[in-house]
Amino acid sequence: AALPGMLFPKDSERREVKDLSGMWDFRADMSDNRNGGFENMWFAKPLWQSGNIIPMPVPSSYNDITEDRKLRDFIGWVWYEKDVYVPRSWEINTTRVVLRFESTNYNTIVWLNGKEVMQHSGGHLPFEVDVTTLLSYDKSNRITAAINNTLTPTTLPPGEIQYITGGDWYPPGFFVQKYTFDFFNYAGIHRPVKLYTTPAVYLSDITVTTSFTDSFGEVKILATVSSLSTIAMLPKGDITMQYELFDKSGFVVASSGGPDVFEGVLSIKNPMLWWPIGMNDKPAYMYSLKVITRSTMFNLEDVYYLPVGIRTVKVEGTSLLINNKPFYFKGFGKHEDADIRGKGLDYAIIAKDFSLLKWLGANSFRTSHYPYADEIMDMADKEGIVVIDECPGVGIRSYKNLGTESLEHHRDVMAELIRRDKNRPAVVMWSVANEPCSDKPQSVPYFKSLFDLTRQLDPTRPVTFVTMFKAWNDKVVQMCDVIFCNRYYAWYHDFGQTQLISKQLERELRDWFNAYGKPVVQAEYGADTVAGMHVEPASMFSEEYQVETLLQYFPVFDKLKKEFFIGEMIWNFADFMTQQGTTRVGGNKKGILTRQRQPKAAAHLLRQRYLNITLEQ
Ligand code: GCB
Repeated sequence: AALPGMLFPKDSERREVKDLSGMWDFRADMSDNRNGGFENMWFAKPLWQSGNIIPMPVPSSYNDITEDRKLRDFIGWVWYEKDVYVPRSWEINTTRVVLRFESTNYNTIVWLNGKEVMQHSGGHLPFEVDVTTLLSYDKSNRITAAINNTLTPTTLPPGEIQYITGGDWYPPGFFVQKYTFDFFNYAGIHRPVKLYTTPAVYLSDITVTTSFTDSFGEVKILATVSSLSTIAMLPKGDITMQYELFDKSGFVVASSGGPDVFEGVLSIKNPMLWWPIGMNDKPAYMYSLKVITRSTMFNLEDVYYLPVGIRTVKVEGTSLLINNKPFYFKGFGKHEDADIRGKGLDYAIIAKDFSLLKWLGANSFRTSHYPYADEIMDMADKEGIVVIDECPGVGIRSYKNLGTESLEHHRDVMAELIRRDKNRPAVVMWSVANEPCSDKPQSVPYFKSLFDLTRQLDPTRPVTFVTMFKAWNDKVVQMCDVIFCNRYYAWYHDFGQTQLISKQLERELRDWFNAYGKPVVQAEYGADTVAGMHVEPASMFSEEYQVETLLQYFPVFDKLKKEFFIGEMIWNFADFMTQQGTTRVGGNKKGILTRQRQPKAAAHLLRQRYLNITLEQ
């Protein structure tokens, strides 16, 4: 079912946002049973009174902030705390105040002034609660958050705590966190925490869909208005809606509205379309939609500004059409990952990554393997970078992860993702999972339920998942609108034999198309490469080997592009951290850039290629 709305907090003439980023007090619960914080009610008094605290930046993962191995590898509850004042001007009873966490990893409980106010399960997506009547307006407020990074068979992504016993070899109670996805399970408050206001009668959701004909663009709007529970039922006709669409120069190009008009239709003569970068001289054109709601009874007005890009997406035959023109992915698999801050939001990294995407001639990425920050998605919308929006369905490797509880949670997460990103022009497709056990019979009903839900919640976008199986043993690809496959020829098998790549690749891509007759994307391919390691003739892990690998893939891509092949998304944009193991030297090194975002030899090669592939204008 559709979830109640949750618009991204933004300033407007009727709204105010207070960003609580900065240093918070922090303490990991290192007690033996990992439960000391609850037993001693750390939420009931200032955190420093219960033991040693350290300063912890928000947003950031906590893992790489200190030199303490116990904290880097910690499993269990960590506690964050911040004291905040809110202005007296927020106290009036026609103002609603909301406390919002943009993302924490993984399970979270939040207290305000010692009282529990909300819980949320899952990283990478926002959650919020109305705190209007719980805030103190005349003294400081204590926000406490307990966050647990433990992954279980029913979390998304799943994992398992393994207790290891063995005579004298392990201490009693020894356990490790197992997970089968290939990135470090960073934890903490990864994105900003905010307090924000709305009027007591407020816009709680806006859904926009767009289309166009030869000379007219159409923006359809569905708005939801809600009110504080302390406010009486609003009589019919009390609410007046107003929709105004502004162009970039600030001129109103269309408007509509009226009493109880919650569905608006705006028609724009000769619209500027939202085009991906490289498909138009003025890519990524965005209008600004101003939505105003007025309650006559309470004499209240709310205003929200939503950027709107007019564009269409559809899969037709062997093409993905954006604005009726075939699109070809010159893209990347990425991660939210960087030195020191881990998965913490960082504006400098975001700007650098988009600068690099443009320098590399790329036009797209997949949010492998979880939803990225709103600030990243905003950039994609603004720069015309097309996004495959993936939910955290990664590491679903066992039938144990396909039970009813897992499915219910996965459905909730998909609904949260669609609610958050549904209005983004850059998002052209949903990905419900990466490399699940789609060869198992249990995966069929599980994924059918997810695909159905996704299409029901958003009938406007194609849906996919990314497979690691083959055309003859995958049971879920039949549900996809476009086929996304991952393969590492001459890397995970046939070590050193790059000369085999072209042949095996062409065979496999043709298999996919012949079996399903749908367009195919190479969603991942590549080779681990230690920057600065040079070996000629090429051998694994050298820069030469990565270059040689790419050179084997390209001719096949070019050949099949004329038939059914619609995109290449190399793994990975940059090196990234993983758990420790014998196949990873300080993380996954398949980046064509280092973790510090400097190019390896392959980056220059790929850049020449991407810059030379032109799309129909
Ligand atoms: C994959 C996974 C990705 C890994 C990659 C690798 O298929 O989807 O998360 O990082 O392979 O490098 O092994």
